[in-house]
Amino acid sequence: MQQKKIAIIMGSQSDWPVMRHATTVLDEFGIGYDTAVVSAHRTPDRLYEFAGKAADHYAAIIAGAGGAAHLPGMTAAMTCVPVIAVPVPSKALNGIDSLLSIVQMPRGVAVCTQAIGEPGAYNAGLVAVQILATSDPQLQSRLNAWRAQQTSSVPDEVE
Ligand code: RP5
Repeated sequence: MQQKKIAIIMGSQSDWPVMRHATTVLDEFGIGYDTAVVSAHRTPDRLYEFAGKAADHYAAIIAGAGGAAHLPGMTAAMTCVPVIAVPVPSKALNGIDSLLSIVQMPRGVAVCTQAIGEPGAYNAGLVAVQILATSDPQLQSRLNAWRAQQTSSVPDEVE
């Protein structure tokens, strides 16, 4: 069976400079992904259509949005595919608004919220690889090696 891909969706094209960091680890491990602009507020029908078909195509959905960031939560409300959320920095409040509007999901609908901005987008890609690795022993061993390499790259002395 062909491995399902990862979806990377975002509320606006303006989110891409942050959200493109979600592709770093996916590219490193050769994981396929699709990207799309899907706005909970501006294109609700597009969101409805995307979420309705997501389980057929995707093992996880990375969803980034800024401001009153309803995209991850609304996506999670409409599919059981795991949603990994990235709070995108906003102009007015630097992403605190994005974070708080994403992270405080009520009990019963889960969103896996990452850090604000680029580190969060990067880690979202990493979480997606970790999810895929749970059912792919070969990917798991590559991920273990990747983590070991990262650990060994940290010097123990300050230069
Ligand atoms: C949100 O509004 C988007 O996710 C974006 O972070 C923010 C601003 O969007 P634009 O006005 O730049 O399109 O929906």
